[in-house]
Amino acid sequence: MVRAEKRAGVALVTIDNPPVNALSAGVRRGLLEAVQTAASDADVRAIVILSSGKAFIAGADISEFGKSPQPPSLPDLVAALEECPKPVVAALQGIALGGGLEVALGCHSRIATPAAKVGLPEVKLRLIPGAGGTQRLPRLIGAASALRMMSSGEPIDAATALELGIVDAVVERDLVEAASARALDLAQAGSWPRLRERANSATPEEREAFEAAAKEVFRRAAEMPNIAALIETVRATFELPFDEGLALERRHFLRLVDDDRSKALRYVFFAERETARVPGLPKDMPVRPIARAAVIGAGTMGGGIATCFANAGIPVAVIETSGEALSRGMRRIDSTYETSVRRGTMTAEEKDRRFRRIEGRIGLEAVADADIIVEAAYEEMGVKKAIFAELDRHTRPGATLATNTSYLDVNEIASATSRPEDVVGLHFFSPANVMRLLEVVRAEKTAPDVIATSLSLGRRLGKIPVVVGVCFGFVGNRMLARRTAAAERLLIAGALPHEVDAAVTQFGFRMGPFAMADLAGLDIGWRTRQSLGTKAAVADALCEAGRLGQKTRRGYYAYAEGDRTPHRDPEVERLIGEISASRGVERRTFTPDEIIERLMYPMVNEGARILEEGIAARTGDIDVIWLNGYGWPAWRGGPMYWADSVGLDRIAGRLDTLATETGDDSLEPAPLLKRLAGEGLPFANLTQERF
Ligand code: 3H9
Repeated sequence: MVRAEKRAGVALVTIDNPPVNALSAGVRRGLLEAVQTAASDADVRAIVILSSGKAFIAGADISEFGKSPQPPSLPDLVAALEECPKPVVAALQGIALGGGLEVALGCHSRIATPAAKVGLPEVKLRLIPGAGGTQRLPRLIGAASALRMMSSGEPIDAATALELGIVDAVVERDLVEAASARALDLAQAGSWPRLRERANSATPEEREAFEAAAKEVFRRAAEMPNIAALIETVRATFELPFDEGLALERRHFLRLVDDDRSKALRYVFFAERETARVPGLPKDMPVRPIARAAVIGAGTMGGGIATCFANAGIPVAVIETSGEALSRGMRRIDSTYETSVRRGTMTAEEKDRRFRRIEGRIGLEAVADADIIVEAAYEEMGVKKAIFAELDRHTRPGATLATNTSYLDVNEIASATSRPEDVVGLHFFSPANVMRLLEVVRAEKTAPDVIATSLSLGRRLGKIPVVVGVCFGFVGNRMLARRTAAAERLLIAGALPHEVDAAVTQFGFRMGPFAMADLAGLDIGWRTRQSLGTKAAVADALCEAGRLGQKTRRGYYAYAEGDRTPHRDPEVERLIGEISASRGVERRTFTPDEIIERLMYPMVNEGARILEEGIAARTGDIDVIWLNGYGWPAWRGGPMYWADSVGLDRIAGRLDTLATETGDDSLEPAPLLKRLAGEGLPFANLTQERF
């Protein structure tokens, strides 16, 4: 993991711990030993720490958090580097994050290549830097800049790092030579800077700048417990000696590592990466090249998908049946880009560049030169099959034929072609250019390289692709349907829309189900119910009354002109009361906890069925889908992770009661849930991968 060699009086200590040189116990031990050996070697005058691979060091090994600590600890290692009796220089050729930057800050100088990036991203895991970063970085670049960097968690490039003084030089070539020369210079000079010895200059202006930055950071992230800790710890650089500041940092770090919210985020970090491993799909499966795309349908969804391609640099044809529909669609795309320009998130030149990659076309013949075609037409089997039959005639051999259906049977759609092996579901979420989730629906005959291509394309589009099997609604919408039914049931039983929504936002969602339905438009669900022949008494009654949500300024709530704030509407509450009365239901109140149980437990139950049927390969995939497509709060880790924290026996027990109470068989605990609950095991115990 760590190797050392001597070259002209310099010990070159190389970290080699693929894939990202995380600071696992072996690396920490190896580094410490190599530096100690070099320190006592009379032939060595200076030390350079470098890494092989793309990253310098991606930080502490997150998978070790929460396990029994193995010496040396990272703070001890950094202290040993700083105290080394010979100068130590960090040679940064790639990303130096978290503990990786802290190792570099323990060194006496840092030299970087232009490709290097540095950052302290711990806040993203609801942590703070825990190996001296909060004390050394402010001493190096000032407390205000350091706080801003640590609170954003975003890495900065080498040029900015040089400007700020985090690195001492950026060299175009021969990093090792430059770092060695620097190390020997320091040895020659006989002294080298140790950040721990540097006083944090405390001019009134600097202190004022820090307090202003702290106020701003706190305003933006007051609800995050680690932010208050971060501010307190950085403030300590003005007020406490170095070692006391370090001790304060350590106390906060250890407390935060143990916090359930950080544990959930660490789980999410690995779950999101795990989705790339699809059981049965070799890692080296070749992918089909994608140079051009076509999207069928210039509606909101089609336009959003086309934008994703254009943003990723892939030329795309947007295909419609009429000139009118096409120009409406192109105008919508243009105005989405315009909004970005107006908000200052995109330059006008960049907008033009991207917009030029989108070509509006009439007629399906326009798919002829596309490597991938994404159909985003009307959600009806007849329409989809007709399109796919025609695509079969016009697309070139080897093109991937994708459907953006959100419910329909991809096997049946594929059967309309002579090449079902090329057909896959690519379920984007609205707004497609914003939402990160992409459900990749693997149909019975989908070729493995089409799945590999879809995964690789998804990542190219900046999405998190998750492979799912074919069933009604796939993973996300299938579970959502359970929550929607439960929300409707709650209304009839006695809850009101604002009470349900408040419980859900308090749980951590940005929006409750009813405010969300109003935003999306109630007619979407209405149409689906009509095509399926199902009913939802309250939702149907609202639609029949012309209350279609925000677009009609009336839905579950009332809206003032030009204002999206939902207001309780007595008319809706009366209508719900009448429906309850017509069913002989004696309405009662529900606590927020009861509301959450009734909404979320049926979803978890459906998740268990999805696992049993092999529609999702693992619980983590379900969680990633809910986190990235449906706004599940990340710090709760996803529905299946959350279910484990509640206890599966409790969930199964409550579902049993609810099934009896409502007479709804779908609420009976799924066999898998029942089995795990009976054995006292969590979902996390399910290691068997499916597909
Ligand atoms: C910290 O440092 C705390 C200290 O202050 C104090 C400690 C006392 N650990 O993302 P990718 C794995 S907190 C373990 O797909 P990319 C990852 O799981 C840490 N494993 O690649 C994946 O494995 P697999 C602060 C890690 O090129 C593989 O590497 N640091 C770690 O898109 C490739 O990852 C961070 O928060 C890790 N730290 O992006 C940085 N990092 O192939 C977190 C990665 O088996 N990491 N892996 O699925 C990242 O932001 C990105 O991974 C990175 C590479 C930008 C480095």
